[in-house]
Amino acid sequence: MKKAKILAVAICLFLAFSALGLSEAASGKLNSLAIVEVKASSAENEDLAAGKAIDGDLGSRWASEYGEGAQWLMIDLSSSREINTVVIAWELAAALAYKVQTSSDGSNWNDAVEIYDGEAGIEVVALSGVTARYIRVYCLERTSEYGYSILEIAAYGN
Ligand SMILES: [Ca+2]
Repeated sequence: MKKAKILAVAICLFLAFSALGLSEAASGKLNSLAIVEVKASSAENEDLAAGKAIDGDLGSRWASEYGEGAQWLMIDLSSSREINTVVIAWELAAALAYKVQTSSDGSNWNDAVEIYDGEAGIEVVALSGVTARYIRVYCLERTSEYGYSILEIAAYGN
């Protein structure tokens, strides 16, 4: 992929992400929830590690390894919080099919939302007031021949 195209996509995502965060914050509807840890099932290399999905930089990203099979990215909010929205900024190597799951213990997972038409760009996933400590993006089917890649993930509560 050409660098110019990647840059253009990154700028668009940055603007969309910023606009979303600012408008929602200004209206007082949503609070960004602090993420204390992030883990993933795999990483393509150390420059594409899980931490790159929560560094506040839309120029960096997590990418899973290539190949078949499910991959996941999990965030830890440190304690149980009410979660209303999860925002995922997908890179071009996105998930066509994935679940947003929640958990109170990091072991037992509930499927909050299932998405089967995923694509690159900002996905705003509405949850109906789920209370959980952990959120996992469980990726089932790829949009590309590459891995799964997320630029940034954020969770919001009331
Ligand atoms: Ca990033």
